[in-house]
Amino acid sequence: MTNPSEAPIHRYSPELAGDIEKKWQEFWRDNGTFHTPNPVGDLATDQPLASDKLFVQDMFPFPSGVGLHVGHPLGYIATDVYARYNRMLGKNVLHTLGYDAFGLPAEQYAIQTGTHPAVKTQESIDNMERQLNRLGLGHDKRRAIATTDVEYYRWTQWIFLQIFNAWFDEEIQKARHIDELIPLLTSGEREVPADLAAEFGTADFNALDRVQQADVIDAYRLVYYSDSVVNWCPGLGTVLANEEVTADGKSERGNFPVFRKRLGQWVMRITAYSDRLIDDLELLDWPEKVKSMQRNWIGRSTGAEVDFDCLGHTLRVFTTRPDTLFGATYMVLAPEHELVDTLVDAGTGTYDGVDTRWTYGENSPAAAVAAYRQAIAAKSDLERQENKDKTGVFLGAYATNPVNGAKIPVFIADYVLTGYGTGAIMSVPAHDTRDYEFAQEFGLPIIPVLDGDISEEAFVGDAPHINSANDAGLNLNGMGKQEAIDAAIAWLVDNNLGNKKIQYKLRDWLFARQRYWGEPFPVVYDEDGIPHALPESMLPVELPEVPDYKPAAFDPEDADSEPQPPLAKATDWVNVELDLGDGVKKYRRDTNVMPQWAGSSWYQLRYIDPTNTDTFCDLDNEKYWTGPQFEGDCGGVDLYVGGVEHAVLHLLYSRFWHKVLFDLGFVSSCEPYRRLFNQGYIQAFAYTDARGVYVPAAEVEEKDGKFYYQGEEVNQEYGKMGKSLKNSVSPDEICDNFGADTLRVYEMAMGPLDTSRPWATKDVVGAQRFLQRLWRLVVDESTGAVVVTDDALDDATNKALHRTIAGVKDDYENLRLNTVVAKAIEYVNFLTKQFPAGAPRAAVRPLVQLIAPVAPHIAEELWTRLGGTETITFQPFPAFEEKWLKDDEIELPVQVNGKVRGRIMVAADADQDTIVAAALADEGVQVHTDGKTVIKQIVVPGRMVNLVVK
Ligand code: ANZ
Repeated sequence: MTNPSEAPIHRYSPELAGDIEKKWQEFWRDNGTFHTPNPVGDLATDQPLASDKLFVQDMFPFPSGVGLHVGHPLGYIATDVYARYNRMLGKNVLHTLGYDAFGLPAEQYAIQTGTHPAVKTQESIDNMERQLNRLGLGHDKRRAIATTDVEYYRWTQWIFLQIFNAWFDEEIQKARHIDELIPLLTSGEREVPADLAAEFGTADFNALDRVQQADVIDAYRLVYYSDSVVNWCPGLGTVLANEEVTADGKSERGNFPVFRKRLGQWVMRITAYSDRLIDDLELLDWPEKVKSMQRNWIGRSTGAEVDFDCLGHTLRVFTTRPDTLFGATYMVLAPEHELVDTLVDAGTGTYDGVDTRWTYGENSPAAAVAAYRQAIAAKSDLERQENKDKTGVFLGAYATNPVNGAKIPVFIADYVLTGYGTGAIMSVPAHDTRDYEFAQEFGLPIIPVLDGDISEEAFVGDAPHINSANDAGLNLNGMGKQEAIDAAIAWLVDNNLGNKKIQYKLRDWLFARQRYWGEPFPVVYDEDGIPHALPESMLPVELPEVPDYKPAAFDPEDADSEPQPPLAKATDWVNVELDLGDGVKKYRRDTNVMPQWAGSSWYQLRYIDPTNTDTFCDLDNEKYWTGPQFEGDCGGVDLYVGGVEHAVLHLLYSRFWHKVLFDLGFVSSCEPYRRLFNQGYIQAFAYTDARGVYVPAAEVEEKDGKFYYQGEEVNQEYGKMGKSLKNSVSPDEICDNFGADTLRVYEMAMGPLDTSRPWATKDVVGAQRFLQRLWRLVVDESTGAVVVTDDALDDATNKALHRTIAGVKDDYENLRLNTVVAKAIEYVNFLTKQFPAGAPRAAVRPLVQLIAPVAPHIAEELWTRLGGTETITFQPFPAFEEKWLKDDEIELPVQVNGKVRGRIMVAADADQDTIVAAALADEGVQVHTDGKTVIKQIVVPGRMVNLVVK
């Protein structure tokens, strides 16, 4: 190693890289280089807009207090590279980055440290901004909103109001304004919901009083207030969405117990969109994996509901296999099913003469049911479904199988869930695995109705039906699955015993949290407790200051505690007098806040029009940036990059909101994100001590293949970079020691963008050396002089150059950023070797251009030194000439009847006919073919030609 003091002063050292980076970041900032014009509004300019545009977006970061590690910017660098490349193609590119700044973590962190969440949030944002600014990301800062900005969340509240004032018209599968519902209710074209009709004693909307009519309208809204069973987490003091509860019934955040509790809550009717959310996946350029996760989450199953009679009561089941009805040998209800107690009362009341396996150790069905319910109370749905050991209790009652009149026993068992289908099933042990296990355990009959082997396990495949005919006109024997399902449903419908039914796993979206750090609801309650949406003129509803914003948390085990949102403490804010159109009255504000998902469900639209004070996003701007591009296109952001962990919730919620806005005519695109790309993770070694506790990876030393922390030997592991594994590397450190361009090159070169890759700080030097070689192609390290020559390019250099351009271009288009770097390295090495005394300018200038998206600072600097007078940002991407891409000629041996008779030279990519013609024209070959007929020509590409003659 050379002594640093002796290093040439114009070497591309970390210090020099740092100076160059600072200089160009200031240049970009001062010149508004990345300010992207809009068609209309504040951000419009007099310049004509490029006809082609690109909207690239990163998933919203949460401003965390601990700052970034080198894993976070992987996606941000990739989108920046892609955006910069597209600017060089002449596109108008929108790229910015905001902050998803509301939410539990900020609030909890603030509570622990004693500062207001807003203060802490701003500090975290500032720190992340500082870190990100060093990376040279080409963001339009004017568009960088935070969800906590009042001017942002006023529009989040506004969107809430639009959804509140909308209903879903099932007939046209579309949301409509609530005003359009009233005439349809009055005319009877839309019905009063059955439960309300029963409550009011009439299904005639016109016969209802005003309050009742309001109830009917509320029941149609896309946001509704529901007294429902929710996940109450006393330890966090808040209600959680199903998605925020782990499989073993704990809160995802904090790992506190979660209890089921009845509570009045705002709920969004996302289920109305189930079909469209599934069907429109076809329109999206998304990873297949993410699409299938969404499909599974929505969980559409097609089947039938079938009614079984049990002692005069109707037991309705949902089944995907109504064709197997003849094999239903018992029934199972969820232990929570509302008819359980009734059936126990109506049944035998005793277990005399019953198989003792059916009794759960108790001598009466009522006692057995009570004991069983107690035993399973603490189990989560997942545990209940996955448990192989089947348990259950006989109710002492028998139902009638509607297809053959068989008396079949009715059980409760925990493998039947209360929240799905009707909470009751017909059990077909021969063809359903769980039913098979249960029937084995309880000694119940197993009757095959499909012609398959059931000696070891249930037969779940497709086979002709057997044992499936009755005297009442139903005969499925011999039919395959779908034919039999259709025939069974037709018969059930004819006999008034059932219906076709489509069932979804998706549930409506619980949309309220008992927290402080979120968007307040634009809703007030009158003195009767009836909710009223505020008019748009009263927005924004700003978060009030509270004396103490801590939530009232409770003993984590206290299931009977009641949520007490922190906003309830702002009594002056809560109690208001307002005129909502019928005179000044007293109201109480809603003290819940929206969930964190709210702000991230529409931010792409605000990026488009961040400063608009008249509307959330002007339709003309939306059309330009995300409108459909061709017939049948759904529109949306052109490229959205982020982690696969957002495959379901965030992406489902934003699709739902976007579709509502689309239906109501506020946007022209029917999907928010046309193309999605999931980047991999950066992983790193982590180290645990003898107790299994992680120790700071940065302080571990290696000696002879072993690892030591503070003298103690530690164990090496490997995992996702982050706080918990104590293996974070900060981008600041890499910028200081190498420069941002080196960091960018290294991260892009590590591997394909969609795969996870191991971080190794010691390998970063490889990226640095590449940039140093690139530097030396332009700059003399000792004198600082520009070293390129004005020589013309020889063929070899032309070939290398044009191939590099063509390859790199294709790689950029397809986000293969690692091979972009690989090809650039290869070309730099070629030039370095070929031209030790200085490479031609015409070979170097395009190189600087094509690497500019990845290493923009050094590229700007070299571009200037090569005589460029304007930023390289908008320089056209170099073009390649097709003729240099052709491979050389190759030599092929030509055999005649198995013997080599000549050799021909052909272009490497020559087609079959050309090769054969060349072979036949060869003099040596002609000696052996003259006067004969060629009966067969065999060309083995790249290897040889064989002619068979007679
Ligand atoms: C009879 C049958 C026969 C079934 C057969 C399957 C195979 P998916 O696809 O998930 O919708 N089921 C219905 N409701 C249930 C509940 N609340 N808890 C547990 N299981 C329930 O599954 C639908 C199938 O799961 C239904 O079809 C029912 O079992 C069961 F050869 O009915 B099947």
